[in-house]
Amino acid sequence: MNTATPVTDLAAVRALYELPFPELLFRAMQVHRTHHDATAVQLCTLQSIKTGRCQEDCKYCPQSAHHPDAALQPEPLMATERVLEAARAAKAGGASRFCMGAAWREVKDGAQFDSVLNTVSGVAELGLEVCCTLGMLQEHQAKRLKDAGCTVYNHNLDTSREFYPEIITTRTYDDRLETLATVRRAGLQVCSGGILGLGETVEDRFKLLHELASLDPQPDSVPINALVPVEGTPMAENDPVDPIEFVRVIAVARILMPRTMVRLSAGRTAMSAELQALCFTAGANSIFLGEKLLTTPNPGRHEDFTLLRRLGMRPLGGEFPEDLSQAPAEDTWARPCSEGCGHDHAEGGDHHHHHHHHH
Ligand code: SAM
Ligand code: DTB
Ligand code: SF4
Repeated sequence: MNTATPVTDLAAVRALYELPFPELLFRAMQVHRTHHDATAVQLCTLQSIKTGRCQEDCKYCPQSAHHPDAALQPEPLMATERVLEAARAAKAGGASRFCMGAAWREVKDGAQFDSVLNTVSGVAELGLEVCCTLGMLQEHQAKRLKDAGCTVYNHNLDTSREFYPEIITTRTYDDRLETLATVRRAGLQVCSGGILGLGETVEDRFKLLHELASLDPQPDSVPINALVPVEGTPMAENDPVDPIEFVRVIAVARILMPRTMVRLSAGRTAMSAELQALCFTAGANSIFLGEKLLTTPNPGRHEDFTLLRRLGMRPLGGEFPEDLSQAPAEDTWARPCSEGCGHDHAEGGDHHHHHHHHH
């Protein structure tokens, strides 16, 4: 668990963010090495266990019932055995953490939650770290999750307190903070981060980073998502985040939260190998593995293991999985996509799941 690190003030966050890029990167790299193995990347697999029809109105999210034009197949809560199949596949594929997400506003006691608890126990028994993200929850529910074998709860602050009401109106920033405190009190680890590309200002980003770093204790992990613009949501046409600014956010998060796992989360299909390499260099040390996030595409595992190999990096707490354990021969290394999208594709790879942004 993280020990509390007093964070100075917003001006200090701004000063870090505005450092000359090489200086910022150097500072982040120093902090990273003090607390982590900078060659290891945690691999987490996401599974949406209940998809769509969410009552919340998050403007970025295809799962909100408020955006009926988003092409999405709603799915009721998955049966335990089906989730366990996915978890076994994730483990065989090289993931060490399994994160289950439900498009719920809040957890309600009853048969559905009992089923989730049963699923959590089963996933924990597979030897995977279990993370859940199920919306708001109460203390007795958090305790039951912990007792079932859940180790982490994800609940993002997403953006600054000031900008929040522009993005979500069906709950408040304080609701979010209250759930995070509840999660902590129950003895679960806290995973909380944000999204860039919502139309926020750089000030909003400083404020988000400041809020996250001021949590006491600091979050155990901080996912940094780049908006995946989904047709049918109000953010479908948002401009992509400036890649250099994205790396700056990662670097500042690393410096402010030295012991935290910083996860390079949604949005990687639109990022080049070089940009992802810069993010790892700046202190990101966790990614989602597998070709789907919750409902949107993610690079395939072959692509990611190839990237790790190219960078001389390795999975945290694990080996390269059996089917990818041979060092790739020269000619199977990833090469730039012939479509010129800037992504790498292992030769013969059929994992071309990219959202190409046309402007
Ligand atoms: N319903 C739960 C909640 O909101 O806490 C858990 C699932 S929700 C999908 C988890 C996070 O996914 C959000 O907080 C947001 O940061 C991220 N997310 C959702 N849609 C996204 C998108 N289109 N692009 C990038 N990140 C997204
Ligand atoms: C987080 O910050 N990112 C993950 C996880 N926590 C639950 C979710 C990303 C979702 C991206 C949009 C989708 O696939 O629906
Ligand atoms: Fe629901 Fe979570 Fe999507 Fe918001 S981000 S609409 S709470 S699933």
